[in-house]
Amino acid sequence: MNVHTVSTQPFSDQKPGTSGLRKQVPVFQQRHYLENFIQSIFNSLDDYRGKTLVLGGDGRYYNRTAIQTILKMAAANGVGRVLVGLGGILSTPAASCLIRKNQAFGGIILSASHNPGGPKGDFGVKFNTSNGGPAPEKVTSAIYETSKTLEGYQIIEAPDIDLDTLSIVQLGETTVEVIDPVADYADLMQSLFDFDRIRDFIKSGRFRMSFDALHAVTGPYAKALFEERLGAGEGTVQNGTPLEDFGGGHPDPNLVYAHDLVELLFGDNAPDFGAASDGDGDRNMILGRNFFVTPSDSLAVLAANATLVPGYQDGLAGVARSMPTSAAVDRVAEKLGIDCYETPTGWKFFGNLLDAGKATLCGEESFGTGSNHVREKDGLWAVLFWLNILAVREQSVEDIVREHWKTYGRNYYSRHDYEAVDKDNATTLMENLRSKLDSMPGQTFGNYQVKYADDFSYTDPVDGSISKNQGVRIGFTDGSRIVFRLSGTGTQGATLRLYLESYEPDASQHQTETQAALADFIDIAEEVAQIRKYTGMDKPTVIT
Ligand code: VG1
Ligand code: CO
Repeated sequence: MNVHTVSTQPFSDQKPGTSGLRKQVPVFQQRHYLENFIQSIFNSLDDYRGKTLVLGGDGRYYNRTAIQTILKMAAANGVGRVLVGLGGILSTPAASCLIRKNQAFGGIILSASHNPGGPKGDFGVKFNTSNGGPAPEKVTSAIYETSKTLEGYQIIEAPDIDLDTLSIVQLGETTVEVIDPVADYADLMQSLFDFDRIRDFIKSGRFRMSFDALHAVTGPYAKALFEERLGAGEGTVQNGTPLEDFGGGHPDPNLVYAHDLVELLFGDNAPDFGAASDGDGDRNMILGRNFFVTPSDSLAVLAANATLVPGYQDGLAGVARSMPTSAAVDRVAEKLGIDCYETPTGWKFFGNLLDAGKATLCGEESFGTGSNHVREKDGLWAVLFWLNILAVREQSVEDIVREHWKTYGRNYYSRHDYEAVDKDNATTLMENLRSKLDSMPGQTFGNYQVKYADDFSYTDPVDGSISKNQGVRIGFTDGSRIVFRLSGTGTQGATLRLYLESYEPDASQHQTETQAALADFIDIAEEVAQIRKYTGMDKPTVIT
């Protein structure tokens, strides 16, 4: 085998963020940039030689190039077997499923998720560990430390592998299997949900649905599941072919970027149900006819209805949500008598809870929901969960959510994003806020009194690890909250996220438009943080 050791200079900026290393494509195209990061992954692991690695990505620009490089580096570094998705495609949840099913030591997923793609867009590399989940902080820190002093990487000289034919080939001493990216994942879905019942419901003529894959990775998965296995018919999946630049769009399933689907669901003759996924297939947006389900409410509704679904019919061990996610699911947990965990933003924090059997369902306000079936959030899983509930209850999405509010009260919720803000200004805004925290409790703003103000810190209940500075929270005595944090996935300047939540138990007050219901808190946020001044913006870039 022709192994080369290539000498290299370390890069100083290979610190993984909320979800892997994300940079603009030209950064990854720098000589040795990708190779250095991949070698840093191998160097920071022990005990992977001779074992299996799962490899694939969301199909964005640079995916194929990166896969060929990683295959040759895997061979040079002594990986036993690599399972790579046909065409280089693997959704994030499908990769998680494959890691677990094949007892792989880990997976490398090439994606910048919801960030735009193309030669001037973003690219990303995530490393998942043997439980199928995103590497926890101790692993990503080790990778980063390694990258800072790396002097060389190993690669073999070999022709490129044909990624477009299902095959098993040798690359040096490493076996490379080009596998069907969909089959195992679709089988797992079929084992959790009542496909017969959903199929009957879809075929009954009483229900119409539309799914928008936004030209990202879920197209082939959604076609196999909805159109083929569930009989929803051709055309149910829109924009179902993964494109390197996502057709110029932003593969982020929210009211702004999934506008075609939103128009359809809010237009004349709208279908009963609409859903969309992001670049790498781990996010979901759920719409009913003329109705948007916030991700926080979606998590709460899934938890409250879990026993209607075969895979969860025995109930839930517990639930978990990221700190900025609304407390809607907390109320369900309370009623069910199960634990509810509050973690920092990022799926990696759910891994220990899922592995330890403390939580069954998890969710984030950023359109991410999942369960212990894999160790990633899972967009199509959430859509199937909703379909199963709808098929059993035979009510509209809106009726189900309104009934939920009636039972549990409504958590009005919104996130305001200020994108591409000057980094120093964003840091100053956060520092100013932090400096005010100690004096805030007891202070009043209009009708609201501050109950607590802190910078969220999390102690993992399983391994005791501590994660500090996870977001500034200001909580009021009536249960409402304002949260500020800076994004860890953006690639241009800084993104400020402002999360707003207020709780309304009275069902007669559940008809208010969300931004109007939160208006007082939007004003308080401006008063305490001077957002306009520091961002130079009059209004958020994106409101979800
Ligand atoms: C965002 C979301 C977070 C999510 C992360 C990765 O992170 O807020 O909830 O886990 O993206 O999602 P941040 O640091 O930008 O707020 V994905 O679909 O990009 O893997
Ligand atoms: Co994603």
